[in-house]
This record gives sequence, C-alpha cells and structure tokens, in this order.
Amino acid sequence: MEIRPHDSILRAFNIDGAGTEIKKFGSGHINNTFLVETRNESQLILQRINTAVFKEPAAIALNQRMAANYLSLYHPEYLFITPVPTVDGQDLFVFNDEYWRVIPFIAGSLTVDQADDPSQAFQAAQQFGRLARYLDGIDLQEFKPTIPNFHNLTLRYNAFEEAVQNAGAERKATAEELIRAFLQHKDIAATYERLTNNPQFPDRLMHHDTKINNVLLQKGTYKGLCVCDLDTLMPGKIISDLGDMVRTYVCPVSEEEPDISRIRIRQEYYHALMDGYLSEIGDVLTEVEKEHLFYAGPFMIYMQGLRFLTDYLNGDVYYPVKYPQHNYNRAINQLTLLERLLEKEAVLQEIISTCLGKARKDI
Ligand code: ADP
Ligand code: GN1
Ligand code: MG
Repeated sequence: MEIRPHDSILRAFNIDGAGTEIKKFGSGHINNTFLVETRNESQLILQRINTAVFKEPAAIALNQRMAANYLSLYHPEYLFITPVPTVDGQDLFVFNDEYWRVIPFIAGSLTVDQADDPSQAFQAAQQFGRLARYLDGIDLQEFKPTIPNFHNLTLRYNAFEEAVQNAGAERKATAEELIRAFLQHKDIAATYERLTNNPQFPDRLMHHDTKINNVLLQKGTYKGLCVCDLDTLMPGKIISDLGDMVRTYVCPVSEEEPDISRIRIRQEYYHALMDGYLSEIGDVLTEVEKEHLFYAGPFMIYMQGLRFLTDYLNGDVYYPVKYPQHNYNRAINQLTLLERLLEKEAVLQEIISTCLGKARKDI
C-alpha cells in the first residue's frame, strides 16, 4: 500500500506542501523513506518509523542526540546526520500514532545497493570504522536498545527452535532439510554465548545495519562521506558491524538471489573491507575482539539465515515477501553464503592478519 505523508506532517516540519515533490526513496525493508524536493530546490529525507519494529521511537532520538553531543565535543568536524526538528523543536512528529522525522539530504551524495568495486567496500567499511572509533569511550549507560536483543544470537536461536516446534505441517516439511542444516551449525550460537559474557569482549556503540546502502558516497568520486540509517545505533558487539559488512559486501549477489550457484566469496572485497575497517578501529580492539574478526562473518550470516528461516516457519510475519517461498529462499541463500565463507577460513584469516599488521598505530 502506498503511503502519502499527510500535509499536517509537512507543516510540522515547516515544509510548504505547494509545489513540493515527494517520492518514495531507497530500498530498505523496515521504514518508509521519502525524498522531498521543495519549490526552492532544497532536498530533505522524510521518514515514517516502523513502530512494529521500533516500539520506542523516542529511544532512537535519544541515542542519536547523545551520540551527536559527544561527537560535536570530541570530533566537531565529523559529519553526523542529525534530525531536522519540528517547528516545536522536537526530533519526532507524532501523527495518528505514526512517528515521522526529517533528515537533511546530504547534497552530492549517492548510495549503491551492492558493492561493485573493492574500493566501495573499503570506503564504506572505513566510514563504519571511523564512527566506531570516534564513539569509542562514550559512556554507554544512558543509551537504550532501540530493538532489545536485536543481535542476541542466543535468543534468535531459541526463537528458531520455537518456530520449528510451532510451524505448520506444510512449511515444516518443505524446510526439513534446511532446518537440519541450520542445526548443524549451532556451534556458531555456542561461540556467541561464550563470548558475550567475556569482559574482554566489550559493548561498544554500534550501527547494527552496515549494509553498503547505509553509507553515503560522494557522487563522481565514490568516496565515503558519512553513514546514514542510525535507527539501530545502540550498544552492541564489534561482530555485528563487521559481520554485516562481510555478509553484504563480499558476495556478488544479495540475499535476494534464488540461484545459489551465483554465491561466492570475493576475496578482494573481503580484503578491502577488512582493510578499511581496521585502518580505523584496528588499534582500539581488545585481543579477544581481534581473535574473533573472522567469526564476525559466520555470526551475522548465520543469524540472518536463522531470522529468514524463522520468519518462513512463522508464516512471514516480519520480512515483506513477494512470493510464498521468499523467506525460505533467502535462508538457503544465507546458508550457502555461510558455507562458502567457512570453506575459505584459512585464506581469510591470513588476510585478517595482514590487515591487523598495518592497522593505524598513530593515535
Ligand atoms: P531504511 O531503514 O529504509 O533503510 P535509510 O535511512 O537507510 O532507511 O534511508 C533509505 C535510503 O535513503 C538510503 O539508503 C540512502 O540512499 C537515502 N538516504 C537516507 N538518508 C539520507 C541523507 N541524509 N542524505 C541522502 N540520502 C539519504
Ligand atoms: C532489515 O531495513 P533494512 O532493510 O536496512 C533488518 C536488518 C536485516 C536486513 C536484511 C530492523 O534491514 O537487521 O539485516 O533487513 N532490520 C531490522 O535485509 O530488522
Ligand atoms: Mg537503510
């Protein structure tokens, strides 16, 4: 269903509806994003927050404001996107129980949905690494989870087991072999369980959605400008941000690809993203974090595969689907990607050692 932002929403942000063009923008699964072009050619991003997913939108605004305050103090030159307030000075406007916000459109920027050159992987990873480095040291006490337990693999694994128990007979039968394959990799969940309580594996302020289309690149040069989509900026683990980059930059096709023969590991992209990320954050990491850099990829791919399969078994209640087997195919895609990645562990570990060796030493 097409959602048109109501005029009251535009007025709340002091946008003159007359002569203003509004079109759907981007390709995310969760929020509704619009590009607003006003008569005097200024551009804004208008978003409706999905409150089925983000049950406490105020937590998003709070986290972003605290991060912005810290960055403006310690890294004032850093481009951190903060919301445009309403005429009443609020970060969010509530209309008919819907939460809306406006973000300045970063002029001269573009995003890509898929990395098609290793340098894009480097640039994007460098941006996420820089954000993490600049936020290293911030007091996490006041930050709230915008989605509680978002990347808690133990709970995702439990939710999967529960979905297997409760699934309808037909879907369960279809997915039988796939379920077994996911169960065979449960050591990935066991590693998470062990790590998460290790004090040498600290919480950090993480982005939690490091897909390449969440990095704004400069038109023409494709240089990284800044990150966007800060809804899940909250305390978490390094393996979330690094792992989602591995999951989404290294394979030439996305999770949407049903032809699994096209799934392969592009080592040069793995190298580029590790290099970009560690060039920023490498020297900040603990020894335990450094030892688990490879684990980041399997962690995120396994969790995403479990989430798709769980949703398939639950009857597609979370991810929008275009056909009945969609989530099932996405889960097969992620399982294949996981297996391709694990096969290459030895060579990828060597790449990690090389990149760690040259991580910046000058800070
Ligand atoms: P979603 O939750 O739907 O992924 P995003 O915040 O990532 O929402 O926005 C969707 C897309 O809109 C991004 O991938 C990017 O292309 C574009 N976008 C978002 N914020 C900005 C911005 N401030 N300036 C320019 N483009 C933006
Ligand atoms: C969702 O909104 P989008 O497409 O950036 C999901 C991510 C998944 C991703 C898989 C809040 O992100 O966790 O990795 O789909 N976001 C939420 O495509 O669940
Ligand atoms: Mg996004």
